[in-house]
Amino acid sequence: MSEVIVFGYPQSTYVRTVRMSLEEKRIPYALEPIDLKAPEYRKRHPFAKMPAFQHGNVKLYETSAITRYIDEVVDGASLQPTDTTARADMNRWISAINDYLYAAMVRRYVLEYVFPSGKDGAPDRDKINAAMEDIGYQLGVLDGDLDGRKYLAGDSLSLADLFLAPIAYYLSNMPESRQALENVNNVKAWHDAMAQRPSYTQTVPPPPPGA
Ligand SMILES: N[C@@H](CCC(=O)N[C@@H](CS)C(=O)NCC(=O)O)C(=O)O
Repeated sequence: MSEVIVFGYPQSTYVRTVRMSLEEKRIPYALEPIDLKAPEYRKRHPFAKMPAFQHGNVKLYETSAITRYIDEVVDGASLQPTDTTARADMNRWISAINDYLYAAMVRRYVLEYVFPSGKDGAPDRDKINAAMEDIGYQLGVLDGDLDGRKYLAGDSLSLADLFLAPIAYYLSNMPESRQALENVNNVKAWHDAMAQRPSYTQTVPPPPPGA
């Protein structure tokens, strides 16, 4: 197999989703740091985000496209259900994670600790509280969906779980969200199970500030 390279930083949840997909499919890869602002990087990712990806002559960006490519380029247990309803559930959650959960959980909550915008360089409590209100609601929706099922798309691991696990990792390490996870038993059990997988343990990022 040609060399596989993931471009980005291990702290990025989307970079970790790609790395977890590669680990699940047992594809060796290199992780290469980038300068997001460098004009040169726009040749890999014209919208200047991470990750970008290369496999031989194939160059990709956008985590959804990269992970589906990874799943389909080698044989082995598929990360996309063949059952139509389960596949729709996977796609529903990937879309919801990208459009709603990432915004509240990462952009408005985790990143407020990483790049604090409050007085004296502290996290802005109003922003944290507002984000936590939405996160509490979103965790409740996840908890309902995980009632009686092992993974987001049913009984088998799918790409949807690999989109959520890196975000849940941060929630399990930050003060308010760690507490909120204690209130959603199904999400907690799902995250505890995900945390046992080699794809998770092999890709743990350096600890976030505020942990
Ligand atoms: N739609 C992109 C989103 C990627 C994304 O938002 N990556 C974040 C890191 S998790 C990033 O590059 N942030 C840097 C920035 O926005 O400047 C994907 O699915 O790959």
